[in-house]
Amino acid sequence: MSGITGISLTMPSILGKIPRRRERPLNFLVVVSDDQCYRAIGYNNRVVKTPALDRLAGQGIIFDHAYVASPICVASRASLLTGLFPQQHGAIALDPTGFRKSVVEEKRYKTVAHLLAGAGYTTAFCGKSHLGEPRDYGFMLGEEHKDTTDNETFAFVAQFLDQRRGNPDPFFLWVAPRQPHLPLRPGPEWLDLYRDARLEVDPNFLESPPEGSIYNQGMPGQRFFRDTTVTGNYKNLPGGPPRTREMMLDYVRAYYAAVSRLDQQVGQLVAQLEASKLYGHTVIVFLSDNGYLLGNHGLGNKITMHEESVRIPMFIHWNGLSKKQVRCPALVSSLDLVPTVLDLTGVAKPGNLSGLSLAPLFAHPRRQLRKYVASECVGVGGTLGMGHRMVRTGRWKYVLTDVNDEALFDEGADPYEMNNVAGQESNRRTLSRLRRYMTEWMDRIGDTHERPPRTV
Ligand SMILES: [Ca+2]
Repeated sequence: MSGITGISLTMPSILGKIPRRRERPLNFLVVVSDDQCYRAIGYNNRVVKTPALDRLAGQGIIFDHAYVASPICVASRASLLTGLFPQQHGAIALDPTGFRKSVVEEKRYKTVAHLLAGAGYTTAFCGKSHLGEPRDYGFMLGEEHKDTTDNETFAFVAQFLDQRRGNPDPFFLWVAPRQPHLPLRPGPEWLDLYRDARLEVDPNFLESPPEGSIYNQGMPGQRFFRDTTVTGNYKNLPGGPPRTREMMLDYVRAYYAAVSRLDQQVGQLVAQLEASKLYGHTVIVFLSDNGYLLGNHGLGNKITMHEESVRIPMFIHWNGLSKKQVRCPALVSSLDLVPTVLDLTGVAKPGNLSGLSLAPLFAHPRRQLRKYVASECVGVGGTLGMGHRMVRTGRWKYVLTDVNDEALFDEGADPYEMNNVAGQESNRRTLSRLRRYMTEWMDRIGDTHERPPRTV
């Protein structure tokens, strides 16, 4: 077990409750939900019923400004596992070929599973991979599950935890449920939870998207409207826009119901951890692979750089981390997962990681780790470079599209991103600064697209 030195000696405060140097390394349970908007969790939205997740989050640290490296499944999952942006690991949109080449075939990059296996961890995977056989990219146990109810995935978890009972060696378990991704099949008892709920669309709801490349979800002018077909126990909705408010609320009801069902499954998992005495020794990380546009700006799906698409629910919990809810406003990236896990295990970090360890925020949750966080979704039309990239500071967001349209949003005054203020004279200096951040980030990751203008 050499190389695992436990918690850094320099972290006081919240972590002070944890022994400074552990004889026994921590276990990790990472739960990656699919297409869960940051507002679709109880602690961010009182309408949404997620008691199990709220309980975990309520004794941990909630990251209120967490952004995915890419708001699309394949690219985001490859980024979560490697700690690299899509244009670095090569899976830029929905095609995993680049990741398979750089990680599986050429072994240029390691996943968190590779890194932890080298330090004595048993690594296991279950649920949605989207990147091929999990054993190909470093996991020792497990498999991909394609059951959209996630019953197979959580059955695997139950069996795995049962086998870990009494075993002092550490594990790293990656649980990737498919809910609340389409098709939504929560069952009538879960839909009933929201029968009398006062649901409402967001202020930026539109029946159809406006013109403009920042709304593209594929080739220019193309949009995905897959969320208009809901199958299973739920009635079919007619395809394509315009979608009325009533149609969208029907969808939202099924979406929240699927989130609640997932919450119950996570609750059962946590109960088993407690019963098997693994709970106090297991770090639980919860996050989603991307957000979801619930009719925001007339869109469904994700892919765009809007908050509903790139911002995710995310928290870290373990028994003893905190007795009360800690809300952290710092800008956080999904790329921070790998360095955080490595920091907490004492495993050396590869030098190429783009993310940062979140461990300093446990002690100082109001600290900022970075000036800006970035996200990209390029290649969704089948061509490298097609799509969007963004940089976001605490107050501002700058979006650059494939046809060099620019958007600047004042997130403080306009959290629903309804006013593009890039052209306003009073924002010239801000626009220049955000363009500089964008250029810096594009240079760092080797973005193939031309850089934004240098001056306003
Ligand atoms: Ca997804």
